[in-house]
Amino acid sequence: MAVTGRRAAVGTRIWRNAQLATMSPALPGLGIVEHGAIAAVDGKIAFTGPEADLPAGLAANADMVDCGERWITPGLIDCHTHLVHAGNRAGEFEMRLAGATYEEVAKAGGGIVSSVRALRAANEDELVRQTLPRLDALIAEGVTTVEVKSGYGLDADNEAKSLRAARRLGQERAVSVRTSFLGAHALPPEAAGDKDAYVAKVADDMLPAIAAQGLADAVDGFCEGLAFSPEQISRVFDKAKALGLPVKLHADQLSNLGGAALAARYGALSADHLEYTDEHGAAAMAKAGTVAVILPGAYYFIRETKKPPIQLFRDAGVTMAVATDCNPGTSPLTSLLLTMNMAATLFSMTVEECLLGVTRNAAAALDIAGETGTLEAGKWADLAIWDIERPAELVYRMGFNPLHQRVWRGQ
Ligand code: DI6
Ligand code: FE
Repeated sequence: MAVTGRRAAVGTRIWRNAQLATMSPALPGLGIVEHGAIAAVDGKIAFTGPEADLPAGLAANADMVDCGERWITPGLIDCHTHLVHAGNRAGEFEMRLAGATYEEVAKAGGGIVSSVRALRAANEDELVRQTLPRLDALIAEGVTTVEVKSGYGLDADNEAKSLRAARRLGQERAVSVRTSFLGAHALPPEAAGDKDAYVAKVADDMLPAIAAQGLADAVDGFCEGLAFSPEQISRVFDKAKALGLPVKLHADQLSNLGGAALAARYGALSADHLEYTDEHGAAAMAKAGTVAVILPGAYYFIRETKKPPIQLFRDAGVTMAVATDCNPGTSPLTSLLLTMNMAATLFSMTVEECLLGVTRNAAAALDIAGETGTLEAGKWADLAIWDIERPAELVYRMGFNPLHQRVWRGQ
């Protein structure tokens, strides 16, 4: 359950005279309902469907909103971000423009570790202050739920500080926040290259403390040559499972270490990046119901050349989500709308796949499909109301925001 300090709306509100893209799995495609209406009671959807079918009892005493035939989608969900971080890495950006690869920058002591130094130097209030403008950019485009990872603290206190800052975002703004512990993101400077010793600290000290404080909704890891091996990730995931926490994984981003299949073996909520995933990994994900989270921002920004195997995922029946991966090193991206355009333009994902990827399928990647991600009765009234003539405009444009109004839990 997302932890937030804000309350849902009270009473009955009806949005009428609208075109609905419900994303309901009970309907084909985007689940479109023409001349539709949505009724919410105390912030939860009580009715979605043709306005003509609206129960009379709901309309009585309701606060009516005429949407002027605008389109309504579910509120958008950014299911993979490193939104809480300190400072920026524009200097490395210049290094890379001069020809250094992401891995060379990392080996030169730059990369994630430089963000670790910045995060450790910032207190919790400062982290929230630096993060809110990035969150506001997402909210301005209709995002109602955001996932936020730790991963720049890399010791018990700083990882907990990061996740407390993430939780506070849901107190400061009308938004739902899901958190993921990513202690297995990189090796901290003090580890002196001993990955096994650090992984043992992540699994045996940091993760139990984070879990005991209820700071994480899931546990994530970075399975990559420059990060952690499948065996080291398994050490962390075994502990997550023992603590009853679901897992997700940065997998097969720069090479094929079998990360997708590893994630599937643990019944992971999602495996993310996946540029180098093969048919074995795709089949394993489909069987396990692990969502593929596609992150075009990182692919674009580090000028990767290997595209994720979208057709393989389609053929295998893997559910696909799309997210910004907002982080200071490989994806300083705070536009989910632009992210959808990248997923379509760079990876040939369809409009339907992109829009489902930032709503219904993103909710599945966060294990909140019962709460939000579609316009269906029983879920939160998280809505985005758009000044568009057709849903494709949300994927087609680059750098334009047609949001008319955002509604979070009926507010
Ligand atoms: N893969 C990435 O692209 C980011 N983390 C990860 O596991 C990079 C994060 C950073 O460079 O700060
Ligand atoms: Fe990431």
